[in-house]
Amino acid sequence: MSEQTLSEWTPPKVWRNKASGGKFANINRPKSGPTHDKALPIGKHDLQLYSLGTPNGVKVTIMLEELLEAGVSAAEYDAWLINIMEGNQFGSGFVDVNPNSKIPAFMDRSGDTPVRVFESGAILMHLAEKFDMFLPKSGTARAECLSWLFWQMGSAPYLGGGFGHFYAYAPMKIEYCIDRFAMEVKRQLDVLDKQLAQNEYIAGNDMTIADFAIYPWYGGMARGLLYEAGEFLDVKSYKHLQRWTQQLAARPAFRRGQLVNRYWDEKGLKERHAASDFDGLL
Ligand SMILES: N[C@@H](CCC(=O)N[C@@H](CS)C(=O)NCC(=O)O)C(=O)O
Repeated sequence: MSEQTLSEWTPPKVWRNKASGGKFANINRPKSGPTHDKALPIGKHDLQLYSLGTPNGVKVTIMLEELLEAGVSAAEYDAWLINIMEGNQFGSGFVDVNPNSKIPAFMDRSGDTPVRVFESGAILMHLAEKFDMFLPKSGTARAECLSWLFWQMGSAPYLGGGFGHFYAYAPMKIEYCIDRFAMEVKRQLDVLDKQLAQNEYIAGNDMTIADFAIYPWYGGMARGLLYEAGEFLDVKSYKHLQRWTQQLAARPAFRRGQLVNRYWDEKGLKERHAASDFDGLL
């Protein structure tokens, strides 16, 4: 039974927009589409990323840095900053690339016709198929990798939009919401812990796009970097998740990828246009 007393609120017949408070209240709105005209910059590489150094953004930069680490020079990229707190995701050029107005958004300009890709999972798959790396071609291994990739897409909103929002960003601490989402996130951490007890990487013996997708959210949580909730969720108790997290955290490409578009950190990069941009940072 809840320890908290909440005053009752009866929803009106039809919902109306009003100030709700909370960290993202000033950028939230109930309509899609652009709020202003703004073309996106285009750099010198074929691959153009429009993003921010959040868990969803660094999935893509980790993968691009792993491709470069493996010697795939065609994976060179420009990463432009989209500051979502300033509403850059509602500029007309960005909305043309992602009608959903969320980072990361990506343009592949390597062919005759530029290809837009939005949703981090779709970007990871596009890169994996383009360079034939980090996604098994067929059979059980491919099914396993894609199952975990889509597990992440479906699960992380409970971690971020559910638990993180109510634990760290909502204007008041609501016991019911925090309990509900803490329960779900603990269950997810246990799912990963059990999978990683049997497998070196998320989808088996090889590192895949499932690792790139899952690490920024669940590795970040395991390291206690998200929402200052490490102790609250007792993340140290997930031993196999901890082992995998530390293994990936030590990889140079993971370290580089996590610095990209991290404009608020003096050790981060606002934008990334060349490998030399990391000089002196790691
Ligand atoms: N399912 C999307 C989620 C992307 C997402 O939620 N991006 C957030 C930042 S981490 C965003 O751009 N928020 C801006 C907004 O909601 O206006 C993906 O995986 O690409």
